[in-house]
Amino acid sequence: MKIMIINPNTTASMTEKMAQAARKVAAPGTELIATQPADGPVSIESHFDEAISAIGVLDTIREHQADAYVIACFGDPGLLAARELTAAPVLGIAEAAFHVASMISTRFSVVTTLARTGIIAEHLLDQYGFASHCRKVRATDLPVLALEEDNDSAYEHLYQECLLAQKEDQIGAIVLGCGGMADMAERLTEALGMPVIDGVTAAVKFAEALVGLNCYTSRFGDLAPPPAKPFIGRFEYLSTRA
Ligand code: 5HY
Repeated sequence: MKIMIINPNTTASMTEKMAQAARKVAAPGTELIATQPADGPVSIESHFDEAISAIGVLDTIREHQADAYVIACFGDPGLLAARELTAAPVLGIAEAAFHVASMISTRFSVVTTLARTGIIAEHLLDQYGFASHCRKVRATDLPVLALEEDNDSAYEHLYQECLLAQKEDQIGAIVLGCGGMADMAERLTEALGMPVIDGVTAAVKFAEALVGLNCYTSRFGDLAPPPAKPFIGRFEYLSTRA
């Protein structure tokens, strides 16, 4: 099966780091393609960044056929719109990580980048029904690209915040709040002796499971393909006919 990992920001080094983590867990026979849009924000740290990045995600899905797709940004930008566009399973890394955490612990915390994106994570916890499982969303106040620029110092920041979560939050697991942290989950799990979950690898394994189960996104209800219509101006290329 072919799984496409889409990094919604345009930073290729972060895409490659996520692909490396995914290759470690992918089943034999799973072909992984990792990509990022040519247009969009270099990092996603606001509602605005998310809104613009979602267009890149949707264009990528329209242009590339795969058996499943992973949206590798912790805000899951464009997830439901993407599920309208294709019956192939589309996994958001936040949703996937929350599911894993809730299956291996009764309470978890999220450790993310900026405080302002922590609020986006809280919105998703509510939307997906995991708010009661999550003790706390913690911010390291690391900008997303700090994970690319100074990985060791970023790791130390993350480790210290995870340590505080372990000491103070009465939790059984930690969810990492950024796709750019995919390379740190194994090391943090070892250092803390507690499960630290990365959404990219979680989403890849869920994608394999759904395709293996022959489970595809329902074409009924609100995830049915969007009604055909003309689009005007710079979005004319999205026009569809009935
Ligand atoms: C992410 N931003 O996973 C989110 C993390 C965040 O560019 N990739 C990004 O801070 O919300």
